[in-house]
Amino acid sequence: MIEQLQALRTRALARLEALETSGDPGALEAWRVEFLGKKGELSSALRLMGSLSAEERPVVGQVVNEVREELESAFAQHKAQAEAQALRAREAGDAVDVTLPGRTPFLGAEHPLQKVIRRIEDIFLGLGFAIEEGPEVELDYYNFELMNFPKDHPARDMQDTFFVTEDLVLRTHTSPVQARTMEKMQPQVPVRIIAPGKTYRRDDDDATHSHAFAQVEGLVIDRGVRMSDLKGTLLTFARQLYGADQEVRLRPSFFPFTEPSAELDVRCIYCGGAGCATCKQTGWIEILGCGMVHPRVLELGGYDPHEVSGFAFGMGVERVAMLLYGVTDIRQFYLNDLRLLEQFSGLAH
Ligand code: 2NM
Repeated sequence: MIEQLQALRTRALARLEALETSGDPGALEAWRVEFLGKKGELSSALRLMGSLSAEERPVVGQVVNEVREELESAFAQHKAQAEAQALRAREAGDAVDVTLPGRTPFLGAEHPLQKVIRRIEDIFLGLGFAIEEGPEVELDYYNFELMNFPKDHPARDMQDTFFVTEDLVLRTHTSPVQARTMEKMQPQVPVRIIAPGKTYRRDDDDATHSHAFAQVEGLVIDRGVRMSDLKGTLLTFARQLYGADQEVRLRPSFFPFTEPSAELDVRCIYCGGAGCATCKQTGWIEILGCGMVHPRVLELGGYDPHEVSGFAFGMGVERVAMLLYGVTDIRQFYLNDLRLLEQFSGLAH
């Protein structure tokens, strides 16, 4: 009987070794059922114990247990090995080939208007200005009243302004942001802000006009601010935008909220001043309006015009972008035509 058990152990272990190269996961389980299962060979041997004498039984019993433990441990070991091998095989099958060339994802592009707004913002942030924002649906009070637009001013007319109610408008400029900033800050100085944002006017859309357009306005208030501060600030701005040798000039103009008022011209960036169609042979291109803040506007904003003074300016972002990028129709900015937008993606050929 003991010899039979030893033979069983040898046979079982030999079969197990043979399984290893077969690579069949079901074969291992079949082996377990054949040798260790309830109806397996070891159980059959155990059933024969009843026919043994009282002296033989414990001796044979011990051998049965030894063989069972040995086979169980060998089984567990092979099972673990088979699972590890299967995992390695799966990993090898799923492996990423890191030597394949990458696929270039489709990248969106910053819209040219947003690009220009960011450039303008970066220049003024560098000059110590803060960025302020405000509502696009605005009270007449901030849009016109505090900006010194008389009640009968033509810009208030139905022709120029989108009225929401009698005293609520779509802002016609970002000046109400300056008004709100003065209201919030007064009587503190210095005030040094720019107000970028969308504005609305009842214009008929054409190559150079849009009923919805973007503006950046600026406001500085402090003790002793002079026209030379205005000119120096705007010259620095123009040179950062167009190049270090950019020339500028101020030309007298009129706005209700500034006195004196001026337009800032830059030397024509196309012909350098020689005269071309873009500058209408003048050699100069108008880029923004500006002026010294009207004492009445300072007063309405809560500042004492005898104590402080200020300058302000305003520019149309589309116009700046058209000149910078050579876009000849303002409507190009609102069409979302990829043929335009892709030229600003940094990937265009
Ligand atoms: C412009 C031109 C000139 C302007 C004035 C003010 C304020 F708040 F000081 F009154 N904000 N913006 C201003 C001045 C705007 O746009 C062409």
